[in-house]
Amino acid sequence: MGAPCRPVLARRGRSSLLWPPLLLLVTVGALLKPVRALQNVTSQLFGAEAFGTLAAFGDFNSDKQTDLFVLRGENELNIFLADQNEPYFKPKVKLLLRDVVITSVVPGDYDGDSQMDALLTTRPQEQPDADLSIWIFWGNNQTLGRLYRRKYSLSSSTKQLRISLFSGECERQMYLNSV
Ligand SMILES: [Ca+2]
Ligand SMILES: [Ca+2]
Repeated sequence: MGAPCRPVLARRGRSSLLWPPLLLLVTVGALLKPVRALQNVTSQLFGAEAFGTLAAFGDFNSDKQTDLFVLRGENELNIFLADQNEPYFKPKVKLLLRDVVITSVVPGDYDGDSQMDALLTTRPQEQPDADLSIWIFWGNNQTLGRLYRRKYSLSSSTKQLRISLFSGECERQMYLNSV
């Protein structure tokens, strides 16, 4: 007669007892080294240009890479175009407005020419209750071109504002909602 077979269930049961401590060790090890999981990549992304306030995202130059619209100070807009090499975002377009505070940036194609434009709302410096002005800088893929500007009363009591834009022979209606 041969040796009695060991019950398979018993072997499985013994080896399975090793897993909880192993899992615990792996989990504790991962928790003890959180620094290795996070990295500061600011310099890789922006190099020496890492300052300002991120205002909006959009693919400004239509290369399928998301670009960044960054405000510096009260009246300067920079568009950081995505790049394949470090730093991965480079300021390529700079817009400096005089005597105003930029209150919002809304990228979009407002004249339907497939080029992303930049709509800004501004108010005069040191006049927080003044009416807002709306600026649209028409995009030319890598630059911002001619300007469309009008002054509107866009106060907190204004729920919706209709803007008519003329591009060639076409008239476009745009609606802005105040929040
Ligand atoms: Ca892009
Ligand atoms: Ca456009």
